[in-house]
Order: sequence, then structure tokens, then C-alpha cells
Amino acid sequence: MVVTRTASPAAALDLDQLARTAVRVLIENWHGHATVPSRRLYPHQWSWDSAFIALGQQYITPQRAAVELLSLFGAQWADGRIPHIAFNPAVPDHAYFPGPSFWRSSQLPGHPPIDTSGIIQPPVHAIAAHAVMDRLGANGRDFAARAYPALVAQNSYIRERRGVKGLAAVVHPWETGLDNSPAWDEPLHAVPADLSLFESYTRRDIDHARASERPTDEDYARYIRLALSYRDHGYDDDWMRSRSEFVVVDPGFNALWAWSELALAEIARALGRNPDGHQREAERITTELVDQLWSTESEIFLARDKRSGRLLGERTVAGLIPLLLPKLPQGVRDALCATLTGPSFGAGQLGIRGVPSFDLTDRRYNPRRYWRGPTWLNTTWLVAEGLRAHGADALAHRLRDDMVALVANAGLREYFNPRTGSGHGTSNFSWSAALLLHVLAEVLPQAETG
Ligand code: 2M8
Repeated sequence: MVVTRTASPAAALDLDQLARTAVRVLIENWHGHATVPSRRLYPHQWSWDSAFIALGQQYITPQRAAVELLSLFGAQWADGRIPHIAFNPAVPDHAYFPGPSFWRSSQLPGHPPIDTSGIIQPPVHAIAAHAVMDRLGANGRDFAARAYPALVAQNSYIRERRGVKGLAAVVHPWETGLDNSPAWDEPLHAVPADLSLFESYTRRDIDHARASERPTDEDYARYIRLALSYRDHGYDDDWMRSRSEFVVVDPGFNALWAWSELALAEIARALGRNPDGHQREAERITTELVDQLWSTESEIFLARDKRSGRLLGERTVAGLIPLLLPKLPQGVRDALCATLTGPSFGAGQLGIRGVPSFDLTDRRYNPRRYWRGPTWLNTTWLVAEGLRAHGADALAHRLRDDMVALVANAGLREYFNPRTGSGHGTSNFSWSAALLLHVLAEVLPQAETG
């Protein structure tokens, strides 16, 4: 990709150099059919990462972006779930924990041809598939014809196997993608933290990232316990929905499910199919989100703990993601924009870069610890897309400029301090590279590929 203009004359950033660095990271992290989020910390294919990554790969070659998505769909289970990790058989089991020997997917009847985890992640894949289909031009239809059935099966799984009162439940914090969010503290802390699990299992994440920027051992023990219980009940969703120690209805996950139905409507249309069912489904989920998860008092969407039935009070970036939905009532949309730009998130305000993952005014806000405060490029991009869907273009532009400035200042890090802009977590992180390319292509209309 060659980008020849600066985003802002004052900043005089070398955008061409930034784009070339991002391309290099995506090429280095590519393993022949898929891209690892990070070579050492996350050495396999992750589900929602691959969707964000495909949005950037399309500027290298759209064919590569198509392969990225199709290889993930190759790991889809017979019940339609797209697992959160597709393991690379060339990588040793101990390189990442929990690895293939923990999840034991190959012992299940009708298992996919490669080892996978058994939990899911937010369904952003249809959005990426729609973009890639368009980018492929004349070959887009063939790609869409292969992707569409996988995407429909993914959403059917979510509706039928994870449905709770018309919305979808997640049964593990990792399924939300915002693994360590303070929103999960209350339900997660009800799960016993059995540290003796570390006699049998070894964390690998803290070999590659600072422990102070990762979840605590207590929370990791809870993650292991929940995953073991799902595995040992044969990944049975009926059991999990009714009996798991963690069942949560997350506004981010559900908003992305609805948004993906809108993308599916576009793909269906391109394939000459009737898009109405997808459109109706998106509207239905939007209505349920507003009815069940909107908090008039907090002016943000909140997660609900299915076990207690209560809304969880934490204001996180997941509660802003429903901005993506075009049929949001105007009052909700306006209140959400006020929350986004107010003291809790400070978006667009002097001294704040991007959208912090957690409420700046909460005593648990931590600008360096994984999902407990830092700005991430994927969630910032999603909020910017939401603003654009509602015509708030100036703030959407500002958030995209923030993404570029964060990378220009700190590199392609996993996450960033919203106030100082310092980079944290792993380096050469694939979705940061991919979304940077995507934003540069959007911001700079004359961006060329080559
Ligand atoms: C993080 O999650 C993984 C577990 O899935 C981990 O901490 O080991 C999260 O940031 C998640 O959203 C992301 O998909 C994954 C890979 O980038 O890393």
C-alpha cells in the first residue's frame, strides 16, 4: 500500500512508512493460510482477530483476506460454532495455554479436521466477509457463495444454542473478547479460584507479556475452571446455559451479532437471495438489546448476569458498541453519544486518545491492564463505525485519527494508555496493523494498493 498524504499537516506523520510497517507485520504473522495475532503470545488463529485482520489483508491482496476467513470457517464445528482458536498443528502444544490437549476437540463426534478450542468469540466475520466480497470484484460472488453458509450456520448456532430470552449468552469471559473487563468481576468472582490448578497447568501468557498487564492468577484459575467444566460436559450448551457458574448477556457480543445480520443481508442480496430475514433479525436483536440491556440511569448498555438476573453496573466500551445499529431509538443514540464524549470515556476530548475500554472515573480503571482501561484499536474502530452509522462523522474521523496517532507514537502494540498514548501488551499485533491499514485506506481516499 502506498499512502502519499498526511492525515493532518500539523502532525506531518509519515503515513506511507506506517502503512508499510503494518503490511510487514501482517506478512510476518501470516502462516500460509491464516495470521497469528502475535507470533509469541498468541501463536494460533483466533476467531474475531481473523475478521479484523481480513479487513487489513484486503489491501495486501483480497485473495489473502478470503483465505484467512475461509481457513477459519474450515474449523467450524458441525453445530455451527466457530471456535475461538483454530490451532496450528505445526506449533507445539505447550506454546500456548490452554492448547489442543486441554480442549480435546478431536475427541468429539463430528469434530472439525483440525484441533480447536470449544468456546466462541463475537461474530464479526460477516462484516469482514462483506468487505472482502466487494474488494474481490468479479471473484466476490464465488467467495460469498462459500462464506455465506458458514456465516448463516454461525448465527444459527448463536440464536439456537446460546439464546436466552431473545439475546445470546456467553459462558466464559473469553467469549466476549474483552476477557478481563471489570464488568465480569462480580459474576467471575462467584466462581471459585482454585490455585491448585496450576499444579497441573502452566500459564504461558506471562512468559511473553508483563504479569502486571495481564489477568491475575486468581482470575486465570477461574477461566480454567469454566473452560474445564464446559469441556467435561461435552460442550453441551443446554447444560451451560442453565447450570454454568458464569452465564452473561453482553451488549457488545449481541450488538455485533445484530450488525453481522445486516452484513449477511448484503451478502445474501449479492447472491440473489432474499435478504429480508437477516434484516428482520437485526431489528429484532436491536429491540431486545434496548428492552433488556439499556440503562436509562447509566445512559449506556450494561451486561446482564443471567444467574442473578441483575444488570451489572460497570460502564465499559462494550456498552457503546450498540451504536453500530442503525435502528437504535434516537433518544438512546443521543444519550450514548453523550456518554461516549462525557467524563467516563472522554472520546474526542483533549488528552484522550481513542475510546478507553473502561470508565475513566471508576476506581478500578487501569490504563495498562488488559481490558481494564486501555484503548484498543478494534473497539475504537467499532465505535467510530457506529458514529458514522449515525452521521456523527466529525467524531468518527477524530477517533480514526487517534488510532493513527497512537500507532505513530507507540508502534503496533496490543493496547494503549488513553492519556499518555504509551503502548502495552504485545508488539507487532496483527489487528492493530490491519485496522491501521483499513483506517488509512478510509481516511485517505487516494490510498493505492500495490
Ligand atoms: C486475548 O484473549 C486470549 C484468550 O482468548 C488470551 O488472553 O490468551 C483477548 O484480547 C481476545 O479478545 C483476543 O482475541 C486474543 C488474541 O488477540 O487475546
